Amino acid sequence: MSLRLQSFKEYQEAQRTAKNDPDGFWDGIASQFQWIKPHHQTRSGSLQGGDLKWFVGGRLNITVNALDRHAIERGNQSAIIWEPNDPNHLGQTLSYKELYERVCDMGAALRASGVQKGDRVILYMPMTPELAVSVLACARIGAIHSVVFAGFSAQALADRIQDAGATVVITANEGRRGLKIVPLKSTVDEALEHCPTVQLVIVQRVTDSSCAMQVTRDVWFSEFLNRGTGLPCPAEPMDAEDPLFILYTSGSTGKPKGVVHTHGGYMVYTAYSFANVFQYERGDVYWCTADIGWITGHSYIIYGPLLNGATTMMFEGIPTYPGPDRFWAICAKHKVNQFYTAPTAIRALMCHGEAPVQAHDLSTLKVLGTVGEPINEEAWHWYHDIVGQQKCPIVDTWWQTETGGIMLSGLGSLSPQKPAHAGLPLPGIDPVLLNPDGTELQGDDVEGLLCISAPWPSIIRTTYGDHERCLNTYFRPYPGYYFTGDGARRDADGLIRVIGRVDDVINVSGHRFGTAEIESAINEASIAVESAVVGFDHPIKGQAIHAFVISESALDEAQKQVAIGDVLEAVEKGIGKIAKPARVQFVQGLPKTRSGKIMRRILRKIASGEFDQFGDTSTLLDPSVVDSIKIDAQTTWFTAP
Ligand code: 7RM
Repeated sequence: MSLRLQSFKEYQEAQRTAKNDPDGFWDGIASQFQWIKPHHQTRSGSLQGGDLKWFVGGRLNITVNALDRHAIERGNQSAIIWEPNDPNHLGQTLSYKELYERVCDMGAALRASGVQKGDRVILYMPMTPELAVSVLACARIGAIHSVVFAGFSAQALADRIQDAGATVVITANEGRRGLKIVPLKSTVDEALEHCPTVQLVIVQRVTDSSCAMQVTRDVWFSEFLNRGTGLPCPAEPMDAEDPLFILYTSGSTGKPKGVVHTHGGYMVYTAYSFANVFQYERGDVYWCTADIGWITGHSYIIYGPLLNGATTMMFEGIPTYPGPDRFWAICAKHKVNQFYTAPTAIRALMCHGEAPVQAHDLSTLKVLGTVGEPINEEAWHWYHDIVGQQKCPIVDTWWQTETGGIMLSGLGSLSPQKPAHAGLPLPGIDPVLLNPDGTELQGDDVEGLLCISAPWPSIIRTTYGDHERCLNTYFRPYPGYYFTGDGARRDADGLIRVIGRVDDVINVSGHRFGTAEIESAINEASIAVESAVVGFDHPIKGQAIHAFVISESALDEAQKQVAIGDVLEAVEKGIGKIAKPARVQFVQGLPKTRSGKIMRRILRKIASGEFDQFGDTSTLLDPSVVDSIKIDAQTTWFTAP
C-alpha cells in the first residue's frame, strides 16, 4: 500500500487530479484497502443536501484493514507501544499479531454476551491498551463505539449514554494521571442510576483499589475475556456507510451532539491523511499525545496509524509527571520519529524553560505536529527551535471532530511552512473563505468564514438521532458548503491561518465547550438566576472561561466566596473539572437586546479587559447594565488559582 506522496510536485499533481476527477482520485486511494465487496458508486448525495454517502455498495470491516493485513504481513512488528503513567512501572508493547489476538478475544467475548452489530457501547476509560483493544473489538463486531473522555462528570456521561441508547459500558476501577487517582467506576455507577438501557459493565482493574461491583451487571475485564476464549472472531461484514462510532462534541447551542462516522469513508481518509501529513515511513515510531476520548485520539492514535501498519504510542499520564521533561524523556526512550501534540501542552512546557528538553536526545525526531487550537508564533518558534532543533518541519493540522481527519496542514517537509499557519489543504480538500452574506472571497490576503466546498470521504454523516440538527449546523448556513464555524485568513501566498471560532464555542486547552452547555450547568447552582459565559485569551490554555452570573440576591464578600464555590461545583457536576470557569463575576443584569438575546460581544470585550468601544449598542435594552458590569469587572472578579 503506498498512500504517501513524496514530493511537493506529487502533492500538486494529486491536488489537480482530485479537482478534475474527484471520483477517480478517491477510487484510487480506496482501491488500496481490502474490501469484501467493492463499491459501485464512489459518492452519492451532495453538500447541498447534507446527505453524502461514500463508496456506495462497498462492504468491508475497518479492523481487517487495521489489523489482519498487518498481522499476516508483519505480525511481529510493534503495533502499540504503551507508556504507563509511572515511568517505574512496566510498559507494554503489542505486536500486530498480539493486538489482533486481543481484539479478537474481546470481540468474541462481546459477541458471546449478546452484543450485536449496531449496538452502542460506551467506553469511559483511562489511556490503557485495553481502551484501544475495546475500541477495535467494537469495530470488529460492528458495534458502534462511543468513547467518553474520562474527565467528564457522571451527569455528562449519563447524557451521552442516554442519547446513544447504549447497552454496554466499558470502564476501569480508577484512572491514574500523575499523582492523581481518578475514580471511574463510581462515576459510572452514579451515571447509571439514570441509564436503564445499560445491561453490562466491564471493568478493567487499573489500580489495586477495590470498587463496588453489582453481580448481575458488572464484570472484571480479565474475567470477561474468558467468555470469548477459544471462539473465533470473524470480522462483521459492514456496509461502507454503516456507523463506526459516535463521538460527542460541543456546539454553540444545546447539549453536545453525537458526530457519526462510518467504516468506509473514515477508513480511507484517516489512513490517507496520516500517511501524508506525518510522512510516516515503515519502522518509524509515531506518538500522538492526545487522549482517545477526543477525535484526535480516534483518528491519529488508533485508526490512521494502524491502517498504515505503523507503530503508534499510547501514553497513560500527563506531560509534567514525574517532571516537566516527561514528554522528552519518552521521545528519547522510544526513539520517537513523529511527535504530535497540542499548543496548550507546548505553552505549558515552555514555562519550564529549555533545560528539560535539552536533557534528552531528541535526534530521532523527524516531524512535529500540533492540533486543537491556533498556535501562537512564540510557541511555534519554541517548538521548532528548541524541540525540533530547527531540523523538523512543523505540521499545524487544522481539522474537527466533524471532518474526521486533517483538512489543512503541511505534509511533513514537503510543503511550504509559515509559523502559525496551517497552510495548504490536503489533496481533495477544497477550502473557501466566505463573506457573512455567503459570497466567496476571491484572491489572497483575505479573511472570512472557513467553509469547505467539495465533499470528502470522512465528512460527518449525521448527528446521532437528530439529522435536522446536523443539517442546521453544518449544511444549511451556507448552502452548497460545509460550514466549519471557524474564521480564517488566506495570506498573500495562499497559506491559510485558522484564527478561531466565529460561533459560541469556547476552546479551552484544545477542548470545545458550548456557551449554552456551560451556562445550563451554572444555572443548576441554586444561587444562580441566569448566566452568560465567554472566552478570554489565556497564556497557556489558549482560551479560558469568564462566567457572568446573576445571583438570587445581593452578596457580601463572604457570601460571594461561597457562591463562587457553588458555581464551580455546578460546572464540575454538569460537565467536569475541565470546563470550570477561570473567573466568576456576579452581576446585576446581563446586556441583552430588546429581543432578549445576550450580547456576548460586549461581554467578550469586558472579559478581555477592553472597557470601551463596544461597537453598536443601539439594540441594547438597558445600557446601564453594561456600566455596572464594567465597574465590577475592574474591581472584583474571582480568578481561579
Ligand atoms: C482536531 C480537533 C475543532 C476546532 C476547530 C478549530 C480548532 C483545531 C486547529 C484549530 C487553529 C488548528 N477537533 N482547531 N485545530 N484552530 N489551528 N491547527 O481539535 O472538534 O475538538 O475541535 O478546534 O476551532 O473548529 S475538535
